[in-house]
Amino acid sequence: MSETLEKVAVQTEESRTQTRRAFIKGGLAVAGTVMFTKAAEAAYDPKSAVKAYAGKKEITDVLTDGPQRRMLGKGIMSSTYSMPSVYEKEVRKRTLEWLTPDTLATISMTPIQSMHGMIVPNGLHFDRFHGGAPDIDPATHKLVIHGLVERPLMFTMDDLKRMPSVTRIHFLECPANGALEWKGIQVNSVQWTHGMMSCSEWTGVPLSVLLKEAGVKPEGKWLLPEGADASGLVRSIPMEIALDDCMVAYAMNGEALRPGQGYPIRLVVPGCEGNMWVKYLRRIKVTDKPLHHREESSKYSELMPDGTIQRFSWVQETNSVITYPSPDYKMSGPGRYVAKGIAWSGRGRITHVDVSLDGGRNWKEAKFTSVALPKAWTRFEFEFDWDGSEMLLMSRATDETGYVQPPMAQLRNAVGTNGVYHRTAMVTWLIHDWKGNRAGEIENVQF
Ligand SMILES: Nc1nc2c(c(=O)[nH]1)N[C@H]1C(S)=C(S)[C@@H](COP(=O)(O)O)O[C@H]1N2
Ligand SMILES: [Mo]
Repeated sequence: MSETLEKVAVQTEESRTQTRRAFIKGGLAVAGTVMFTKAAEAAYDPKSAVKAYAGKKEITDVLTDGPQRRMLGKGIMSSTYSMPSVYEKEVRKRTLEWLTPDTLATISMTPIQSMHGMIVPNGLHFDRFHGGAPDIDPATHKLVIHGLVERPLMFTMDDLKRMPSVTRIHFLECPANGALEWKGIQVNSVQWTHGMMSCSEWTGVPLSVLLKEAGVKPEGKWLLPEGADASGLVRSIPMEIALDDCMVAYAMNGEALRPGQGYPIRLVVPGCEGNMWVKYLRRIKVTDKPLHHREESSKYSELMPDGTIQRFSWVQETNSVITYPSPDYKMSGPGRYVAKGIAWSGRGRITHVDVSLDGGRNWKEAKFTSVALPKAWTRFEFEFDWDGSEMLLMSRATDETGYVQPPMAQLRNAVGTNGVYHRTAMVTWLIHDWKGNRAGEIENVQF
């Protein structure tokens, strides 16, 4: 992680409050006008989000047997691999045409707005290719560990499956996540602002076990993992990270990796940049030094305001986003709502998430609705009453190292707008006034 980002990152509880104050003093302006709701603190009325139909004709209609009750449904084996209901066909990976001059070297995005819980189904995991997804027969695929090792080793898929395994839940995020709107708003969906990310349960062999078998020589300080695809993607990984919690994974969410995710094997580098998670892994070379920047496949580096480059960055910073309500939804009138979102950190566990309804003036702690595992999506919710006036909805995550997700302006001041990686500042959803002509619409705004 770069020094400048480190500065943004490490904030104590105290500086967190200062930041907030400085930020508010800096002023808030959204398209010239800002109105703040005062309704948030209203007493909880459990009925306010629930429509009362009791005694009405609708209830009788619902209780009358429908056609599905009077005929048989589809039997077992009508499909040997179940697909989602046809009514869920809007929930799809998507890509932006202007971002996709070439489908072999670009990115599709996960529909974060439609995801629940901690796990993204395999069919909706985003894909990032540098040379398309190869078709690899696991019967012929091999992994080689060589370089500065006592015993160069070669593993077949059978060999790997005979070895001890580990199963863990981790997010996988391209460090370019958030980059699309870094110079200004240009996308109005959380699928575009945060969809270069998924979270899955990964199963594979701990990398430390494989490296121990090979016997790393004392001079062996770096790993150069390489993919078998056309891109032959290579990244330099320091030995401390490799020996920590990395794995060579063959399964995700209980089944074999999907071809887009590196079938038959990929590197899992928890908490670190997606580009280090080398897919179609065919060899790991142990070396005494990293690749020169010009050799590193995709030159994933931080471009600073003065145009210089920060040599390496690995960890994905603390981040969070409210996925509901968000720009894909519409408010259905004043009343009680539950804001729902995800928080994650490459440095460990999320310890708390705050939500603001007034553009960052006031913050309230959200409650977790999932377990908070290290380097995994953590789910939070926050109940609020909407009085129908304009509202600025935001979330801010803190992790166990004390890192607090920075406001957009603070991060921009620190890293500028040249680069595209590690843009993890808070985002803001503007909920339009219920009486206005954009009643209930939700818009991505920056200030
Ligand atoms: N072999 C290989 N590994 C690769 C890539 C690639 O193109 N080829 N893309 C990298 C990048 S930039 C990212 S963000 C992640 C994306 O993983 P996914 O496609 O499973 O979402 O894989 C990384 N590993
Ligand atoms: Mo990436």
